[in-house]
Amino acid sequence: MLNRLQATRYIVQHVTDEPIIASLGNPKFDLFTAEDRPQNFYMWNSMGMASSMGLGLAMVRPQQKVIILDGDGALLMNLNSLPTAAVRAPQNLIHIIWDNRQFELTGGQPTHTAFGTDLAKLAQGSGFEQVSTVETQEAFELAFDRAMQHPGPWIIVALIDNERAAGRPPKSPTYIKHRFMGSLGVQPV
Ligand SMILES: Cc1ncc(C[n+]2csc(CCOP(=O)(O)OP(=O)(O)O)c2C)c(N)n1
Repeated sequence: MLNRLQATRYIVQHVTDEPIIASLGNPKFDLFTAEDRPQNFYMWNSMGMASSMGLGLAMVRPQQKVIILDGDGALLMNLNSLPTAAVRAPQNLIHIIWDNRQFELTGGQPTHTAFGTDLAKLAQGSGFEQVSTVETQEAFELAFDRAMQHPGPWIIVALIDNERAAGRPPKSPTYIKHRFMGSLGVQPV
């Protein structure tokens, strides 16, 4: 089965200055562990908000790919972001959902996907045309490369194992926000 840290390492090795918005908990721990970079936005505590933040960013910066690293539990908590993104349909959006079928960070409680909810089908039903489900590193790399090279929006549902990374990004949201905005050439307010 696919490993989130290994897949995240592939992502950071194949971007230049594209912003990456990582959902709270494990997606951001793995991103920080793979490579800390100013273009990484580490979401602290705001469960489900990575998808909405990434959509907004993709809409205002159409010249550059914007990558969202989400969790199944987090996306399920802000499910309206799927149809909203599908209707807005920014071609530069790449939304990756790490589906481990549980709220791993808070003790492994099962999410809806453990009982059959299919996030790829939800994305298709929302209006996304380019949706793939991957469960190997090779399939993930192919899907990610295609998403980076061609217009989207793209949804990649990655079925992953439950390994956790040890790295922890800085805890100051202000620091993260200012560094991130600086990397985009925007003056922090
Ligand atoms: C509104 C809200 N409810 C609950 C939490 C506690 N919480 C933090 S991470 C997490 C689990 C996230 O699950 P998922 O996105 O699937 O990622 P995983 O931990 O499985 O990698 C929960 C429930 C929170 N931060 N905010």
